[in-house]
Amino acid sequence: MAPSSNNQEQRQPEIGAAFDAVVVGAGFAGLYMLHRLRGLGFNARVYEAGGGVGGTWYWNRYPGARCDVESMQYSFSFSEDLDQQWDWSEKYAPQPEILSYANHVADRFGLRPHIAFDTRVISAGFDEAAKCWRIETDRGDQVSAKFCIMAVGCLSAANRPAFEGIEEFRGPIHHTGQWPHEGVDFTGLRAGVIGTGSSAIQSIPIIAQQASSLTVFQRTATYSVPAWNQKLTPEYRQTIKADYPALRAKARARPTGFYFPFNMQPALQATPEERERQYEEAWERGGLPFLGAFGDLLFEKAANDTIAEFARDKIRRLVQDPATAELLCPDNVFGCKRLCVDTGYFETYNLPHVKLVDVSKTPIERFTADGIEVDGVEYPLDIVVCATGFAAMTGSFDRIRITGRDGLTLSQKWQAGPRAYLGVASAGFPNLFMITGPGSPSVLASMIQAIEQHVDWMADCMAHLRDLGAATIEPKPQDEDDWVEHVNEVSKVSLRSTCSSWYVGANIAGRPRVFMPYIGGFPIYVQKCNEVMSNGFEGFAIEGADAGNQPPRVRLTERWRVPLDMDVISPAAIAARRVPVV
Ligand code: N01
Repeated sequence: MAPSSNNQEQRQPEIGAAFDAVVVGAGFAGLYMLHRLRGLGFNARVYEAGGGVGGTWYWNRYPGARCDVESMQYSFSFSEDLDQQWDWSEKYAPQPEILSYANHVADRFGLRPHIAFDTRVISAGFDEAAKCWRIETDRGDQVSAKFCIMAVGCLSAANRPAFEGIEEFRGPIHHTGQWPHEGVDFTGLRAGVIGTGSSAIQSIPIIAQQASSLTVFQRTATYSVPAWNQKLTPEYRQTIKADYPALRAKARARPTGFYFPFNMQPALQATPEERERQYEEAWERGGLPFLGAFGDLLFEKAANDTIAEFARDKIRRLVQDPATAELLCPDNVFGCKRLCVDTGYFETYNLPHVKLVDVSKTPIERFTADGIEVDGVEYPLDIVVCATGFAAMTGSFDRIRITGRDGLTLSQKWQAGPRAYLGVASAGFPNLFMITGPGSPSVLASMIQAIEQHVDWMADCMAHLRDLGAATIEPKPQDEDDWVEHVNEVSKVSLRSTCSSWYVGANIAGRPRVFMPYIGGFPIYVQKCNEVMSNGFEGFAIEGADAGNQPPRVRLTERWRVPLDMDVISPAAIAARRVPVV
């Protein structure tokens, strides 16, 4: 279905409008939040900086962009009709198809009229006297809302390193996360790509097909597993659709929020031959589930060494030039940084016009008018792609001046790292919710499931407050501190906390080094959220109602009663269980 026109060029600023809720962002999180708010009869407005819905999938239009969770699971699960009626064409859907899906959802559920596009929220301040949020946009809107919901995305604030001389470069420079809508034709051009994370790994093979030469500037070598992407047959789709709810339920019960077969046996208990066989089979299945080959891979360095060596061996076989192959072999913990999933990435370096430049020891010195200089050598370029990632988890909050009680801004409060109770709200910022905020599974779970769980919890919470006649809800500082401490403690049981990844903010110099997502696994987190709700929003202060922290009259959104066979939420229990989070 073609999206209805947004047709908002002539929109006049809204001055003085009062909403029950303002949602910032119209990606998957903002869309579903709006749908729930409207279903509950709340008067809601969404502001979206982009010219359309889709968030990540609106902005990241670089060649090769596609999801790395299988499409049949990388989609909303709240509507059985939607599940049945939408057909994904490939195992991993390409960006245009995911964007079409987001547009379909916006139209199907009548969301578009409630979204103001091309409008960036620049500030949100809590008015303590009126107990509401006052929100301003770059289009001159000045509105108020009882609830302000940040649906701003975990990987949305592009990291554009301030390379010396960058303004002297004569050609275009594109960031993968802010890709031109009209596309970029690399035909006949000498292209440079900075970075070798997921965005680079997806785009490099395609850019190489067009460009006359391609130079890749690599700071850290990256592990990548083949996607083995393929067209989905009608028969396959039908098999899934025949019992879609069962698949969704199985997915929700998994630490990652998506379903794939994994092996709980420790790698260190297998013989070298068994390990090799298991890795080979997992490699042949491909994708993120490769990390589920054994149960201890993210917990025991010695176990991790075995999968890391297997992956390095693959690189050495795939890349013909031994020196290039060695440069492409990562020496860090396998899966410590987000694992990449590729189609022909390593093989691309066998092409005669593709060159790899190591910038790990001698960083990019400067841009010149005609290229990039490293270690005194100038690499001539016509066009540069910055696949340099994002100020993850907190960067999208930093772009908005968010002011809570006593004039404290969220950026000030989070100077030494984000602090949020359950990753949904932060003390001192009443009635402000954060969908997939730091301290929740978010990027360590299938994002759309993580979004749905948060949105449902928040919607149930707002309905409860309305029932109570309560004015505000916000975390109690002690409960928030305990949760932040717990998130930290749990992260230490995983090898994931040991490397310089964007999970810990280490991809950008000067950011605090804190493990930001919750690594304890999706079901255990969901159970904690359920308990907090059943206990009358335990850990939150509710003001303006006599009822206080009473069990809610609203019923918890039923599908989040996730079966769980672990009832102790502690780092030790999580370590013992070896939750395989990919
Ligand atoms: O960003 P990244 P991304 N000089 O941060 C390098 C999701 N995603 O956009 O590793 C030179 O991973 C940086 O080097 P280093 C997914 O969760 C999913 O690729 O910091 N290099 C790194 O190589 C993913 O993890 C998909 O040393 C510099 C690269 O730039 C996340 O988004 C697709 C540099 C950045 O890699 C982010 O991925 C795409 C500098 N000054 C993204 N600064 C799917 O498949 C940075 N780098 C669904």
